[in-house]
Amino acid sequence: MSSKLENILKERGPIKKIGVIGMGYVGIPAAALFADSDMFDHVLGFQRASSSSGYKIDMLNRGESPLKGEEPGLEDLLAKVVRAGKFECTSDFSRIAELDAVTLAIQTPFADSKALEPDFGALKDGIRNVGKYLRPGMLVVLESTITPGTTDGMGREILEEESGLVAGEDFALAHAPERVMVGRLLRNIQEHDRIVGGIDAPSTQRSVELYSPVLTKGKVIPMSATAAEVTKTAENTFRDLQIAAANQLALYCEAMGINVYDVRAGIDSLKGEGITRAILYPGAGVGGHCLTKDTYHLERGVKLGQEPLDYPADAESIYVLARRVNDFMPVHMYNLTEAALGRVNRKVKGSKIAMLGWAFINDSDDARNPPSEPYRDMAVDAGAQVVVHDPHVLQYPDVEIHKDIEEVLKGADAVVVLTGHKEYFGLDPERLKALTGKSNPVIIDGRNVINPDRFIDAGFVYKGIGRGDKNQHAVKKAVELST
Ligand code: SAJ
Repeated sequence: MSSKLENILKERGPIKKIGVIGMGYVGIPAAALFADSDMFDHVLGFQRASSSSGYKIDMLNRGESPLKGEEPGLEDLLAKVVRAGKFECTSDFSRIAELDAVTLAIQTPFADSKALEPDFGALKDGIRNVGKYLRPGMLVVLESTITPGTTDGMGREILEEESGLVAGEDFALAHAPERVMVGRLLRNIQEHDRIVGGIDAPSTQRSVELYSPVLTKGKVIPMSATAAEVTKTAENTFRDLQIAAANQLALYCEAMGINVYDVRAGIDSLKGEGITRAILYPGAGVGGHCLTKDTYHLERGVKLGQEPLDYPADAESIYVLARRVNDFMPVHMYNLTEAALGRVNRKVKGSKIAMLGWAFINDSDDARNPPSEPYRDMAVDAGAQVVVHDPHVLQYPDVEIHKDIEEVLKGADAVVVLTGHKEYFGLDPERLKALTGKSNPVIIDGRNVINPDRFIDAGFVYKGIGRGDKNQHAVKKAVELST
């Protein structure tokens, strides 16, 4: 016997009009792909006309992408769907009433990760806006990464409160977490399998209908809403844990005087049946909007779980410990800088530090929670003159981002690589040294972008994450350069 919701959905017919709330790294490519599908007639992108991001509305309606970094195919696709009249961006949320399905891709940071207190303010506003204009037979999908239990909990409550309708009876409700990475947004949506979790079977089925048309290589994986929430938070938590394991190994290799990349290659060589060795890369830290908080969503979810957790009484969650190890890496970068300057009798105080890289990830303008920030704060607090270069990031609150790398390197006592942008793989030791005007400038490699021997030969004091084999090298005293 089909449920009330199944009948309402059948009556409404196939999904034709879609809304995407949140015109950011997740919402914009998702909206463009929905609009490009022949299965759907029209897509509305919803963006608040706020002073900080209202400019996106006009840009998008001109078919331009407000996302700065390299996003292959996005600009062309946006221009195409706007020209075809299939995509439009608006700040008029009352138009939600004309839709068959609406997705929400809104940031879900933590207000206080220690207290596991998320800041769901923006998400609640978005859900409340949907609730105000919700009609029977509509599908609502939360794409943001959220604490397990949120869709069928807070999400359902707000929607029912605002609309007077009942989830699972009058409207469908699901969670379909985004799995995108900057620099390959469109491809990730099309090629990654899509986790789809409804609060009930009709909601899951309706979500399968929504996402299947935009998948090329990926397939839809249906499950319950809470299982989908755990899948997403856990996959990022596991990645963070794997990175922490690589970072801890790098710290160990430094202490033991060996090269972590030799060890990594060795570990990675164990292949064969049932053996997957996904050892990730150590580095200057873990940033971004995802790995830095999803562990806390998972931790909060288990705290809100219906059964008590059976876990070693005095043991800290290994997931939270992993967060602490990864948050320590910018501190370690600072410690390496201080130690290297000490090798040429310099203090951080009064030194000029040239930071290369502000973005949290290579070859992108994405500067959300960059590991560079805690590093810079420590150096500035210690009295250093800190200058930041990044080829992609345009601006950042209270930090001047320079584009002229030579200007940044001029007179530097220390050069510190924090982001693995491809521009930094070609750094030339002689040119760099000339720009610093120092006989023994310091270079700290947080992303394994340089060949230590070339820099050591040129007279640099080198230190690198995981390079215990080089970090205590003999400093080559060079003839003082006449500046
Ligand atoms: N990082 C390392 N070592 C590594 C990999 C990354 O230090 O081996 C650092 C990066 O430099 C960066 C941070 O970790 O600062 C995060 O990098 P990332 O490659 O995980 O990039 P995100 O956070 O944009 O993407 C992750 C991805 N999650 C997984 O692969 C499980 C992506 O698939 C998700 O869509 C994304 O989070 C998200 O939006 O949740």
